[in-house]
This record gives sequence, structure tokens and C-alpha cells, in this order.
Amino acid sequence: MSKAKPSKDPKARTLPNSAAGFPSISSVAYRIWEETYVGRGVKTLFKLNQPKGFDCPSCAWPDPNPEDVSSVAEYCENGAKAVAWEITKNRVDRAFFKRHSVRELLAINDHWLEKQGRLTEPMILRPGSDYYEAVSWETAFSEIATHLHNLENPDQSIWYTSGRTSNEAAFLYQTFVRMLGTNNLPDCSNMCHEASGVALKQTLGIGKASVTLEDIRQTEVLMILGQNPGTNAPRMLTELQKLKQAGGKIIAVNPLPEAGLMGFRHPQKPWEWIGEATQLQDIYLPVGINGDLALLKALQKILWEAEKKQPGEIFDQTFIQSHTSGYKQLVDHLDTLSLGDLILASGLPEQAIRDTAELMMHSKRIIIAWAMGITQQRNAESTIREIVNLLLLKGAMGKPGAGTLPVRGHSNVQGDRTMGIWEKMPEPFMAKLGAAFSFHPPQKEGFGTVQSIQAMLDGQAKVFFGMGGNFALATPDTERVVEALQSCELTVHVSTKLNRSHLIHGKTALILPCLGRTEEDHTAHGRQFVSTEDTAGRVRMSMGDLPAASPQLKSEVAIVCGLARATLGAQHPTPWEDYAANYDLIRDKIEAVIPGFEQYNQRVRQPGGFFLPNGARDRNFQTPDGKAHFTVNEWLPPSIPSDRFILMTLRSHDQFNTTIYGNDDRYRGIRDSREIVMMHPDDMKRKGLKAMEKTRITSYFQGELRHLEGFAAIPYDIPAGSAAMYFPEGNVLVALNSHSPESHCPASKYIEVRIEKLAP
Ligand SMILES: Nc1nc2c(c(=O)[nH]1)N[C@H]1C(S)=C(S)[C@@H](COP(=O)(O)OP(=O)(O)OC[C@H]3O[C@@H](n4cnc5c(=O)[nH]c(N)nc54)[C@H](O)[C@@H]3O)O[C@H]1N2
Ligand SMILES: Nc1nc2c(c(=O)[nH]1)N[C@H]1C(S)=C(S)[C@@H](COP(=O)(O)OP(=O)(O)OC[C@H]3O[C@@H](n4cnc5c(=O)[nH]c(N)nc54)[C@H](O)[C@@H]3O)O[C@H]1N2
Ligand SMILES: [Mo]
Repeated sequence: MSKAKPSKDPKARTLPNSAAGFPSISSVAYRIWEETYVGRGVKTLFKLNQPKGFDCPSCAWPDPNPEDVSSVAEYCENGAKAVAWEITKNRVDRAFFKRHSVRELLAINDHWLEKQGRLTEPMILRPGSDYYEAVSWETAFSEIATHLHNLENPDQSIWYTSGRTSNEAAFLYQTFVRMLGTNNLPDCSNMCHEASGVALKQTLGIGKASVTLEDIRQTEVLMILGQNPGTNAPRMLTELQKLKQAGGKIIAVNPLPEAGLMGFRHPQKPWEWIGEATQLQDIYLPVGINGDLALLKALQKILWEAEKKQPGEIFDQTFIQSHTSGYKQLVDHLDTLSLGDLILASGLPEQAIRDTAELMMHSKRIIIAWAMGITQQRNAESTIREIVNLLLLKGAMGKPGAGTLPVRGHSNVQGDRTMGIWEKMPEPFMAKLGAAFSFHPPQKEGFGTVQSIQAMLDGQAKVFFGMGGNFALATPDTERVVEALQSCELTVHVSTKLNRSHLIHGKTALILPCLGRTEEDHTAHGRQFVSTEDTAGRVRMSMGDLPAASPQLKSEVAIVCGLARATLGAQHPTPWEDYAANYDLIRDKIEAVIPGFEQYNQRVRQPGGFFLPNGARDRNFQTPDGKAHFTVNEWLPPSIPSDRFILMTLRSHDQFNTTIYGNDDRYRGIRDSREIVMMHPDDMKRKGLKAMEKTRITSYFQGELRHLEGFAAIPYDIPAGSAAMYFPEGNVLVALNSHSPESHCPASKYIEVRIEKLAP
């Protein structure tokens, strides 16, 4: 991707050792001032995550109980940035598109594109033209319908979803797509927590977290692997602080000493801005990239040796006997492993691992949290199953203060999956969906994200539709994705802001602008609200209260209904117009199809909403034999040539996925550039690289080479042999076929690379 405004030379500074506090408040104040009229911004913040407000459009961290919500808003710096970004006063209208050709926009950076403001009306790019032009909603829908009717079969269309879409919109959307006749419903989850869903479903019968906020407050030990809460789930820090105050211990497993794990000052408690930050982590394990599997096995091995000496003292044998299967096979496997090899592969000092095991040995209430550092690996499912093994050995499942915590990303990514956004929904769901809408849902498994890209490249798919998101940038292997999208007959995006996916287009392209979370949604039936599901499985209502950014915006629900009518025809029996007017009717259908939504319309209106059933939370495991499963996972010590590194791609403090708010990464002490690669100082010396020198990076995958030039090397506190750069810039280096085996989650945190000095 070319960049019009090259960023300045990065300035690395002393690292902060705590997160939040005064700088984060001033950063929010600045952003609100910059993006909006002040009054509108501040008033809106106070509605965030409040019982009658809207769900924060940023992360999926669990919402507190209504009685725990203080009079001050429940928000964080990055949630506030996401809101400010949506309620901007800037507009991208038809005059904007007259001024700028697609070619010209392509040369400008992504921060600038989104910064231009909210999209205001539907736009079309006709074949051969370089300018988007305004188009009516009717024409837009009939254009899409015509393309769909021209396909040889519905499997030639791809229907992507990003995780901001509400339950109501997502449910109708997948219903429409399945009525059309395809299960091609890839989503951002395919690149995110897909591996967690797969591994947890196999072992515990449910692909979601088993704990709630209450549990986090009651746990003795919380282990956090591969997650950066200070930046990506800042509201989690408040809970970590409470846990510490209650005497709980935190173990952080991360190649980087992330500021949010080291210490925390509460941004809404000014008296904490001076003085000592709460020291958060008790043990910090600077694991090498992908050393987690070996670490988890090493911990189990040490615990097992102790259990052999004191039977029943270390493991919860009562739980194991009554609720699990596969215990014998697991401990036999542990006997075959060499502790020395495991410790070596983890990249950690033996004593640190022994200290961790010691802490776990004497604790009964343990929670393990994880995110992208674990899921975006080639062996993601195995590592997650090892997390489950460790918890099950301790009986730390389905009781207060114990369990699994895969921290979800997008604010409603979990709800979208519950609503059926998945290329392979199970048979009972399909049967009920068919019965509720009197049709036969397609049987054939659809494409996930990686398979969708391949299908477009192979000419098997010709229409791409994106319900939110930024497919061109978020997906792996950027150059091939560009080729894939450009080979389509039609690309369509339902979006709030201009992004690169609008510029990397098929022969015909459409932009359909929609309402955001913060905005009022009025229909013929009155003011509507939607609902979302957070990481802990709580479903609650979300109602925006700002006027729409433009009178021509439609809600995502209305867009799905309009498109469904245009495509399926005037005679089609589903009352799309009624659904578009009255969302209660959609919720009635959800109730009819999906277990756990009994009395949906009534319970979603209660303050705080309601929790979905969660078998693992109640030790009622929904596996074929009703037990939680221990698993034996293959383990091969990693072998990479000595001149190569393992590179991870991650988020800076100033972005939301592909939305780039700015070029700083405050908590890591990096300023003014995203075009950097973090390396251990010894590795830099070995490669003859001085600080800020430009590099040439080559990635290797199955004989394929990919290159990235000009990124500045920065000496950083990262294990030797590991390197880091930002997502999405690093995506050009991720091979499409480099993913985990079972869930096909792109291995964007495990890229084998060579890093050299760029020849002048
Ligand atoms: N402000 C903000 N909030 C967000 C987002 C955002 O972009 N901005 N994105 C949202 C989304 S969709 C998601 S999925 C989440 C993502 O939230 P995170 O998973 O926290 O996001 P990443 O930046 O990808 O960071 C992953 C962490 O894993 C560590 N890591 C990398 N490789 C390894 C490894 O091999 N082992 C271990 N133990 N650690 C490793 C990295 O050092 C980093 O700290 O956040 C959500 N919230
Ligand atoms: N290398 C690498 N690649 C990654 C990752 C990584 O860590 N490393 N992380 C992966 C992960 S975890 C994820 S979740 C994906 C994210 O992938 P996506 O979800 O596809 O990307 P986003 O950047 O979140 O999408 C941003 C766009 O969404 C639109 N938008 C914002 N709000 C709304 C709304 O309310 N409705 C609609 N319709 N549109 C809206 C805006 O136009 C904005 O430009 O990326 C993945 N890709
Ligand atoms: Mo994500």
C-alpha cells in the first residue's frame, strides 16, 4: 500500500511503567475536542455502557451490573476514542467523491481516509469509472440484486461481517443469505478467536468464556496470556485493580512487558494520578513468541510430579473423576515429556516457571485469560486445549472465581456468532431457522475468511459483500487480497467511514452508509434499539441518542431488509418491511430459533439485560459424553534457521484494528511512526542495525517469499529471536495459507522472517 504522507522518523522514549491515569484523560479530552463539538462529545460519553445508553463500539469487555455502574460513565480512553471517531463533525459527501478520484485516494494513508468523516449517502463506482457517484438506495439495491441473479449459483457470493453489527441486523442478514442459498458467511472472528471457539467447544462444549466479572473479583490467580488489556480492553484494568485489592495474584505471559500489565492508575479517580500506580502483575513471564504451549505443558508436568508425591493434594480428583474424561491419557503423556526440553522451548528461566507452578499448586480458584497472542498462531487450538487441561487438573472450572476467559475483540463479535454468522452453523440451528421462516437452509459448508479469498482468486466467487469491517486491510496476504477483490464483478460495503476496502474494488462497487451505535434509529414504528452480547455472554440493549450523521443513512437492519426485498422479490413471504419498522419482531424470531433467548423482548429491557446459558459455567458440559475433555496435544520443539526471527503483528495504543487514530504508541514509548520493527538490541547488533535504521524484511512460508522495505528497526525489550510490528502494515508478510490447522485462523503472530539492513 502506498502512503502519501510518509510518517516522520519514530522517536522511541523511556517506557512508561503504568497505564491510564492523567495522560489518558488528556488524550481523550484532546480527541473529543478535535473530532466533535465539545458539548455533543461529552454528553455522549456519559451514555456509554449505562443501563439506558448505548453499548461501547470499541471492545467486548463485559459490562458491569447496573447497580455497580457509578454515576460517572463506565468508559475508558480507547472507548472514548472510538466514540469520538464515530461522532465526528466531518462528512464525506458526493462533493468529496467528485473532488477525489479512486486512484488519488488510493495514494493516501488510511488515517487520512477515515479522518475525512462519516459517509452520507449511497455511492456507486460504475465499470471503467474512476469516480464514485451518488446513487439512490433503490438503484443500489436493484444493482446488487441484478448481480446476484446473474450468478450461476449463490455460492459465488461472499457475505463478510465485522463484529460491530447488532444481534438484530446479524440475525436477519444470515437469514437472508441462507434464503439466497449459501453458507458463505465469513467474519472477522475467523481471524480472531476462531481457534478459541473450536478448542473450547471440543473440550468444554461451549466456545465462549465460562466466567463473569464476579468471578474475576473472586479468583486467587489470574493468568493472562497474549493479551494487552491496557490498550485493547482498558476497562479490564479496573477489574484487575479490584482483584489485586482483594489479594488475588496476576501472572502475565507476554513477550513484551506491556504497560497495562505492569501497573495501572484509574483514569476516573484523579487522586491516583499522583503517587504509586497499583502494581498489577505478580509474576511476569517474558515468553518467546509461541513459547506458550511448552510453558503450559511444563506447568502441568511440574504439578503432576507434585501430585504423584501427594495424591489428591494438588489436583482436584473429585472433579476429575465426576466431570472429566481423558485424565489417564494426559498424565501418561506428561510422563513422556522432558521438562528440560519444555523449559528451553518456552524461552523462560526455570525458576520463573517453578514460581508460577508453586502459585498454582496452592490455589483452587484460577482463571486463565487470553487473546490474539495465543489465537493467531499455527498451533493455536493445541495451546488453548492446554489451557483447558491446566484448569481441569485444578478443578478450576464451573465454580466461583475459576474458568476460561477468552477476551473477545469487537464489541458484538460474540453476539454475531450466536446469531448464526458462521460458515458452518450446526444442524439444530439450521433446522429451527428453516422452520421459523419456512425454507430449506443450504446444507453445504460455506467459506471462512481464508477460503473466501482463495475462492475469489480461483474465480469461484464473483460478488463480495461486507457488512462493516475493512476486508482489504484486515485480512492476511494483502497483495493477494487486492487481486482477489479486484477480480470480483461486484464489491459492496456497508460502512460508517471511508476505508481502503472501498478503493480496492470489483468491476462495479457500492458503498452503503449506515447509522452507528451512537445514533438514534427512528422508524415508522417509533424509536428502535438493538442488542449486543459481551465476552461474558450478557445480552443487553443499546440505544443511540445522537441525530444521524446524515438524513440518508439507513440502519444495518433496514439495509438488510431493503436488499432482501429487492433480491427475493415482491412476492417473497417474509415481511421484511415489518422487521425494518419494528425490531421486536426480529427478536421474536431470534427467540424462536436460538436457545437462551426466551422472553427476549422482555428480558432485554431489564436494566443490565440477561445472561445466556453457559454449560461450562454450571459444570453441565455440552459434549457428546457430558464430560469436560482432557486432551493430548502433539508437541514439536520449534526449529527455524538461526538467521531468522519470529515476527508478530500487533495493535498500537492509537488504533482500532484498521482504524488508525494516530501515529503514537504511548504505552510502548513510541512516537510519530507506525513503520517500525521492534527488535532485541543484541539481535540488532548481530544484524549490524543501528537504532532507526531502515530494514528489508523477507517472510518465508513453504517456499514463498514476501517482502517489506523501509521499516525502521527499534531496540525494544523483546526476547531475542522475536520481533514485532504493527497490524495492518505487517499483513503483506502473512501468507494466506499460514494459519492454524483446525480453525484456519491466520498466523499473524507467527511469521518467519529475515531482517536485514536496507541497502542504500
Ligand atoms: N483500542 C483498541 N481496542 C481493541 C482493538 C483495537 O485495535 N484497539 N481491537 C479489538 C479486537 S478485534 C481484538 S481481537 C482485541 C485484541 O486484543 P489483543 O489480543 O490484546 O491485541 P494485540 O495487539 O493483537 O496483542 C496481543 C498481545 O499478544 C502478545 N503476544 C504476541 N505473540 C505472543 C505469544 O506468542 N505468546 C504470548 N503469550 N503473547 C504474545 C503481544 O505482545 C500483545 O501484547 O482487542 C479489541 N479491542
Ligand atoms: N496481521 C494481523 N491481521 C489481523 C489481526 C492482527 O492482530 N494482525 N487481527 C485480526 C482481528 S482480531 C480482527 S477482529 C480483524 C478486524 O477486521 P475488520 O473487522 O474487518 O476491521 P475493522 O478495522 O474493525 O473495520 C473498520 C471499519 O468498519 C466500519 N465500521 C465501523 N463501525 C461500523 C458500524 O457500526 N457498522 C458498519 N457497517 N461498519 C462500521 C468502518 O467503515 C471502518 O472503516 O482483523 C484481523 N487481522
Ligand atoms: Mo478481533
